[in-house]
Amino acid sequence: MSLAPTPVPPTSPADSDLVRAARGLPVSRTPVWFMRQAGRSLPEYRSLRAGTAMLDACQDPDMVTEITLQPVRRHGVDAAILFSDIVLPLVVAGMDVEIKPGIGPVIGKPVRTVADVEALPALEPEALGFLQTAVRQLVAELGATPLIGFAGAPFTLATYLIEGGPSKEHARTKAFMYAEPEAWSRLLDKLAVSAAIFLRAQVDAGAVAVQLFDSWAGVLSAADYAERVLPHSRAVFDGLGERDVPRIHFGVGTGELLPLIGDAGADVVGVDWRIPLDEATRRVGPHRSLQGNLDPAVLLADRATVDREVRRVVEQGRAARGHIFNLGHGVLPDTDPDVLTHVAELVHELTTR
Ligand code: 1CP
Repeated sequence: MSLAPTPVPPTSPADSDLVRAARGLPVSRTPVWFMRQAGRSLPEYRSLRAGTAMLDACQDPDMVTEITLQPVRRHGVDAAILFSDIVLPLVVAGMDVEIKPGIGPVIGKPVRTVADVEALPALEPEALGFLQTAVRQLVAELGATPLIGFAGAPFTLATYLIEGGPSKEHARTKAFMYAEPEAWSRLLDKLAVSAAIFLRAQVDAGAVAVQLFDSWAGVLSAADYAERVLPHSRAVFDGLGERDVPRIHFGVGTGELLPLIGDAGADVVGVDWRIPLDEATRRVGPHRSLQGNLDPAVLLADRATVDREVRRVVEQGRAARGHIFNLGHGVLPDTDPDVLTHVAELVHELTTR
């Protein structure tokens, strides 16, 4: 008869495998969740969202609760991420923002001058009651499964505000950064304050981990990132004060920025698919965990390829202090949801201690 200890399943969100991996503590198995796990890959999401604008859905606590729970029920992932959007704090503050289907966030009056920066409305914490209601409902429903709160990092939000919508090169954003350094710093200060308010509201209502999305930071040189962006992202994390929740810091194309992304105050660095996790561990150092990094496009390939790539990511993730399995960026809308369920099962099977 084997006397090997049976791994004890987590009993509380704050002691879940996700939180433990983020802190570099032993886990019962590698935790897995998927960026954009809620959303268009799920038929139940498409039917619930039909006829409701994205930003209205984000401000309806019952819809937020249901959409956040859908992928947890379906895939058996180890974390929920609040259904919301990085532009929501701007909307709640009263800015003219719309999320256009098939495009993304579009800003009515883009920020192009020093006066535009000064005129940005502030986010009042009291206006986030609906969000805290959603978080409390979720915590009650989720049991031992942790809820991740999130915010957009100042740089990535600034790209939408300055460009007026999604863009590839972010050229206007960079031009503003170089031409108006004081207004740039003031803009990112304001966005950091609002991101911190958004995160505190989620943590105070029961989120047990946070992720800062700096999705587009990879367009910057390390020198510009270090001087003109990192201090503002650090201010967001500092704004959490004594709240003892692990902090995940993610961007795309950040291979050259990985050490800096960690230095902004993260427990976990999110890595895209371009850098293998063993190499990312060398860049980030031994004192932080990693999250990632399966290429979301792999999920559109055949099952043998999916399995091979999942195994590779799991193996390379063993180099890290702690590993949270995820994609290198969000789930693509054409992804077959059954493949996501399979990936979650395979990661668990490969890593159960
Ligand atoms: O109608 C729809 O279904 C709109 C699609 C959609 C969804 C489902 C958008 C518009 N946002 C969201 C939800 C969302 N956005 C989540 C939910 C939680 C989950 O992951 O399941 C999260 C975390 C975000 C964050 C977000 N929004 C980011 C950072 C993450 C990333 O993908 O890099 C960014 C850059 C945005 C802006 C945004 N919102 C929506 C779109 C299509 C975009 C990207 C546009 C662009 O390419 O610039």
